[in-house]
Amino acid sequence: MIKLYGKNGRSFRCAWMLEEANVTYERVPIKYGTDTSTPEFLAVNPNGKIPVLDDDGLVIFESLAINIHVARQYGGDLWPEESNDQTRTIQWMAWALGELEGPHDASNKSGTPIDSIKLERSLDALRHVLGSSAYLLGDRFTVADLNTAAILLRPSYAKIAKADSQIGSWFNRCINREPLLRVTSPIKKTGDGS
Ligand SMILES: N[C@@H](CCC(=O)N[C@@H](CS)C(=O)NCC(=O)O)C(=O)O
Repeated sequence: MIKLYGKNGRSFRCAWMLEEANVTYERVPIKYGTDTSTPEFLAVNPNGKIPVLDDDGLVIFESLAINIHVARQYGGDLWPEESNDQTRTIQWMAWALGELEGPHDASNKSGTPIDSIKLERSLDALRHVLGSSAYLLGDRFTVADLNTAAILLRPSYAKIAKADSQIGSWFNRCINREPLLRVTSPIKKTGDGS
């Protein structure tokens, strides 16, 4: 049985991925900020953070790695077949973490607003690709779209993404997917997407 450790925060994007792959999994209700520093949890992930995936003894942390694993093993078309497309998938997932989530985290920590010029520059990269294709890798939704849209669901970004004339329709298509609607998301309910 696959176990996903994490009740809140970034574990949401891995729950979305598992729902997309339609696999059976158990969600272990570890809450960051309280349960992540117990000896029991540190024995699972010495890094002391959620999400963590345990796939039949293969224990992985880092949401990007978890979602690549699930997409490759169980995700069918969510992980592209062609090698160059796989590389581009990893590119977009790394980009989303570095260029979108990075500034969000930095602003959260410092208590200062996100640098809107930098954010606009990042969004331009999305606008560029989505100007000529329905999804990041072409005409099909992949784990690259999932991870990027999951980060844009953060309260500081979601309004901007929904209303954007060039990325809005892609974003709305991603977040209205049925597997996402099945996920119990603290982000969707309380705006707690950190
Ligand atoms: N780069 C990691 C970041 C994981 C992370 O920062 N998780 C937070 C919750 S979203 C956490 O568990 N922090 C530990 C704590 O605050 O107790 C990933 O993407 O999985």
